[in-house]
Amino acid sequence: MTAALCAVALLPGTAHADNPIVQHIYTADPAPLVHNGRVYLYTGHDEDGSTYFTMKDWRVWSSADMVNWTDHGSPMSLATFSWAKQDAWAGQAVERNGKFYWYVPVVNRATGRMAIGVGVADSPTGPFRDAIGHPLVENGEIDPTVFIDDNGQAYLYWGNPNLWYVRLNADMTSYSGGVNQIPLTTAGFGTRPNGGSRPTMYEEGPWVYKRNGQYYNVFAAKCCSEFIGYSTSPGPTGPWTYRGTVMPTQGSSFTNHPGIVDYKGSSYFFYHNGALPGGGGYTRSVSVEKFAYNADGSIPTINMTNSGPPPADTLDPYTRQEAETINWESGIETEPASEGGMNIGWIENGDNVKVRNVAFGAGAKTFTARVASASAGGAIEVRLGSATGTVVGRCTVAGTGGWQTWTSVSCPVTGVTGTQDLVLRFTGGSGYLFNVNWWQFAA
Ligand SMILES: [Ca+2]
Ligand SMILES: [Ca+2]
Repeated sequence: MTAALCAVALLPGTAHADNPIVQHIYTADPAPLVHNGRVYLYTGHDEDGSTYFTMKDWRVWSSADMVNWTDHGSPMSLATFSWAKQDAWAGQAVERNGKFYWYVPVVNRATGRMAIGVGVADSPTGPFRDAIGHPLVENGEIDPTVFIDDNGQAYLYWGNPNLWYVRLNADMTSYSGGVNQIPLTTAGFGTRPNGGSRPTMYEEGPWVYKRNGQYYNVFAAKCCSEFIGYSTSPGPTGPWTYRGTVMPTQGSSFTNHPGIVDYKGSSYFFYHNGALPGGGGYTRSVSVEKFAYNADGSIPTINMTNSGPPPADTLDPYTRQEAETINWESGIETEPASEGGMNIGWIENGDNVKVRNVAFGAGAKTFTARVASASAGGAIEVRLGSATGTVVGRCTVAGTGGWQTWTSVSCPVTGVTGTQDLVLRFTGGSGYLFNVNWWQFAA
């Protein structure tokens, strides 16, 4: 417990404020990936109190409904790459043949320049290892995006201030055809007012994908502050045509970074801003909005919101749910659990966790939680709707002799039917009360 992360300051429990996605740490540079019915979200991590892009590790989150997000911790960091010195900046992960490849920019210690490394894992949540033991490409530029075309040809694009690509081989860890440059023409990427040495809108953070036969490059535009613009092309390497604004300059971060996926029949746009308390250009947070393409394939203008998308699905309380699956929290942090995965901790009196759109159906009778406590413990109040909602059950948690000494506690619940938001509110004396690994209801 002494190694506690500094808590991000708490937000007031405003109704249905689902953005930012994560409240217990700062996150940046979202890269979503849909795999096997879940959306995995790869992000950077701004350290608390940063006054520069001080970033040491990457984080993975996942969701089945776009409103409740599971914390998978940090399966890749600067330490993953023995040759990396600093700057765990914006990357993207992709799946191929059952392996997950995560392309990231870091400073190469040997040259002092930004280079792009690639991590590989057998699971979308890692752990990731250095796939090749050296940079995949290095030219001092950043922000890789990866895309596999329908014919199996993979491309890695990156760059600030220029825009580059390589044709990745099927192994995803080597390339053929050299390092190629995409010409930044004003027809392709817009005209920057007073652009000087950067005459087009293109700044950084490309996100390249294909939809209905058309190729999209969505990118951070202008500087500073950035907005999100996009270009389209009939092929993966151009010619590109500038198509205008996706997200205007908004939010209290001078950078932004796009990520787009389709999931469960809808389209989603991920970005970052400075919306958390203490947030700003170096303490950013990832958010998401639902959108619909126009009939001609163009992207509508998308604005930042606090409310975020509606749930894309319900959450099943009758299967094990991780305590670190969170819609909104107040006061908790997370850490790796000795039983695997993560647990929530640093729980003090009044801290709480909300999950949205929980499908209780005909009724729950019992609540069970997996808990550990090196102190005297406390209690879990099971509430509906909000942290001040109706208490439908209360589980006492006794000390277990250690913060990773786990036991299960159960208690009856009454009046828990239908589909509702659920809040677990933690109560007790002073100091840290207990940790929670997972919970589950029984009908
Ligand atoms: Ca706390
Ligand atoms: Ca857990």
